[in-house]
Amino acid sequence: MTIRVPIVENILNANDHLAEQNRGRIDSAGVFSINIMASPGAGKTSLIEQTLPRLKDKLRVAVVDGDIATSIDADRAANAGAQAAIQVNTGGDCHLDAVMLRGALEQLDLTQFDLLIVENVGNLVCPASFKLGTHKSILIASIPEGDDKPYKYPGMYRGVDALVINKIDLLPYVPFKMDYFKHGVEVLNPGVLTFPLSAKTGEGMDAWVDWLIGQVKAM
Ligand SMILES: Nc1nc2c(ncn2[C@@H]2O[C@H](COP(=O)(O)OP(=O)(O)OP(=O)(O)O)[C@@H](O)[C@H]2O)c(=O)[nH]1
Ligand SMILES: [Mg+2]
Repeated sequence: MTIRVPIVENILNANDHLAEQNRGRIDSAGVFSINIMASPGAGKTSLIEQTLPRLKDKLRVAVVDGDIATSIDADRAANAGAQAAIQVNTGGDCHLDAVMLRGALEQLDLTQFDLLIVENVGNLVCPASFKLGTHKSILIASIPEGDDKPYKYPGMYRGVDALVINKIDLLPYVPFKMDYFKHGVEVLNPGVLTFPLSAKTGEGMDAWVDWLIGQVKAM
């Protein structure tokens, strides 16, 4: 006789439970929080680097950076002006989970911050399955990745609250059919809030930053 044990389901349920606890902790400190997800190199840290100086003297920001091995991204966030930057090394895991975020939150006095930015591990599959307890999930797509990504990675596009389309400065140089891309997104996530921008030139950053500030004020 074969007995099937629903291990994956149990792991995800346990994660959801811990994510709710994280949310309680974040809410009780009155902090607005986002989970930024994207493929490797899409521009997660670059977006954070462009965002932080624009929030200077307006919001107190903590950044939690998930990475498989290094502290490069947390160092970049600290250099860009984050009031706190914590690196979480996943030791090989392709995503952050709620336990890892809890460990990072324990190192922060959340009452000292207005905004918590979590940079997830670069991956277009795994992070979608693991809730962290943050308020909004943000996906960054970038032009050089290609316009077919919503079709190939639907799970990631389906569940997010906002979509950043990064590296628009490369549109003249890279084949990318925006209509085809947006159609794929629309099918999976109708009407999702979208921010086309360049974390290199700064084009489009104002709309993104205004939205973040509005979310914090609404907390
Ligand atoms: N041309 C252009 N390059 C960009 C833009 N944003 C980021 N880059 C470049 O893309 C590369 C990757 O950027 P990162 O910000 O490190 O990407 P990431 O998503 O944080 O990468 P991982 O953390 O390794 O997954 C770097 O060489 C950036 O300079 C952009 O808007 N335009
Ligand atoms: Mg990064």
